[in-house]
Amino acid sequence: MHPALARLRTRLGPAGWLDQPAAMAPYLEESRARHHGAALAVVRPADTAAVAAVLAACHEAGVGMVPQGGNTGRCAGALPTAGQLVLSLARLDRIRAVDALDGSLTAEAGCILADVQAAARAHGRLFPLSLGAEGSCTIGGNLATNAGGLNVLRYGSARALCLGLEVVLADGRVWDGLRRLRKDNTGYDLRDLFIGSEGTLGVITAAVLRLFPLPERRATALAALADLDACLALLARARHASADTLTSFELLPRIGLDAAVRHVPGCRDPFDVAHAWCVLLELDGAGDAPAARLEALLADALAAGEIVDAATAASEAQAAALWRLREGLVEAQRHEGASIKHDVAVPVSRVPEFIRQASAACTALLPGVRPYPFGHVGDGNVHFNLSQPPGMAAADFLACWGRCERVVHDLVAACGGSFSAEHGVGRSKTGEMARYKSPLELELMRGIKRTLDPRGILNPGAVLPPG
Ligand code: FAD
Ligand code: 2HG
Ligand code: ZN
Repeated sequence: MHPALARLRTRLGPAGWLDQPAAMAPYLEESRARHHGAALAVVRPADTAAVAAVLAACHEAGVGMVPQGGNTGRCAGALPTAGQLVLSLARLDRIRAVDALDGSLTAEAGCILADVQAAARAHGRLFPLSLGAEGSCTIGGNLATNAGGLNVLRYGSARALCLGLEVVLADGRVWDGLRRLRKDNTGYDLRDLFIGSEGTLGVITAAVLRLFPLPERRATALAALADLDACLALLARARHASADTLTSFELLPRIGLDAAVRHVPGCRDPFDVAHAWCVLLELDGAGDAPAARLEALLADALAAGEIVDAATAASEAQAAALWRLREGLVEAQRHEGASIKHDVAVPVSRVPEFIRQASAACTALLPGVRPYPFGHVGDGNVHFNLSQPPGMAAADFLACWGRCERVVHDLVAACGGSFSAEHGVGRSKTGEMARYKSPLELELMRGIKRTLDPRGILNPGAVLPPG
């Protein structure tokens, strides 16, 4: 072992340096168990100074290092290969400060997202980032992937919710950018460079997050669309009629509703008729406004023929049951055989056309394949998933991943879209970077990478394609 790493092992002690296979195992597998990694060791520093020591040692030894938060990412971005270190941020889990007047909360990178939400709530404030993995993903991982989720329509994705960062650089120096300012036009935006860089430019150790007034009320409904195209008119109506207090606009297809009801306890379709497409809408605000606005806009949408039915939640429990359907359809897809997943963005106005074209193209390629498109269509973000065709072996289906991806991503590109809306690039989409990013964009990105990570030790193999 390089002497710098041997010194690091001594400094971190047994709680901070794991190298036994059983202890390392949970850090070497992606949540969907689709990808497996290997590592020299997993290091678990307890504070920023110890993270700096890890990076200084890796820099000196020329050893690659892969940051890891909750390991819930979808693109194998936190998976190491043999000879590298996994840098787990899990022990950096303190909320350092909450300032209700400034509307800011300073959290260390390993804080679990749900704990950050709870800390804000305890001070009468909202931290609006919300996603299915919130019970296990971390703020550092959310910022490193610029996570989106369920409330982006109103509050933006992780980037929009961050005021400042503390980052350990490749050579172990610490950049203290923990500012609480809403405005700061002093040169290049270093904070925004690190956000979304998936651990390839620096390691986030803490962040100042933006808080919002805690909404007094929420109003939630599941609306059955007249047809897929009607989601556009409904979205425009809902945004306008809610004075832009629409927080969520999630598409749920029949196949997903059926799967959720079949496989996930507690999921129930509120309608007697099997509607082809539903939308889960939520508004927030004060007093009776959200409920009144929701009721009025649904009545108008019904009269206009955009929707054919609606189930409005009359209590928090009923709202939770509707959200359970939305979260349940993700979990349920695993029970429907193997899945091929695409996390794409297209201009909102092209969502229905894209779903139709991609479904037709994939069915032509793989007869019997079951398109499973759902998600944050209010942001133009479709999880265009596919489920295994009946009668086809899982391995044969998964062997078609590349061909399906090509068809889907080429359609996305033709719509002016993105092959990764919110999950990032990681290691599984670097080939797509090579195909869809322009040579100039790649050249600029590589230049930034070289400047911040001259020895190439920060999450090697993630984000940028080789070359
Ligand atoms: P990890 O998986 O540990 O890491 C992700 C990437 O960030 C890796 O490249 C890693 O190296 C890097 N990284 C982690 N921590 C740091 C750090 N401190 N500094 C620098 N780099 C770091 N995503 C959405 O955007 N929207 C959703 O709606 C959504 N829903 C999900 C639902 C489920 C059930 C699951 C399992 C995942 C979902 N995701 C969603 C994926 C999402 O990206 C992750 O859940 C989350 O943002 C990643 O956080 P993490 O702590 O698990 O990061
Ligand atoms: C969601 O929106 C997540 O639920 C996960 O981004 C999507 O697993 C998926 O396909
Ligand atoms: Zn999503």
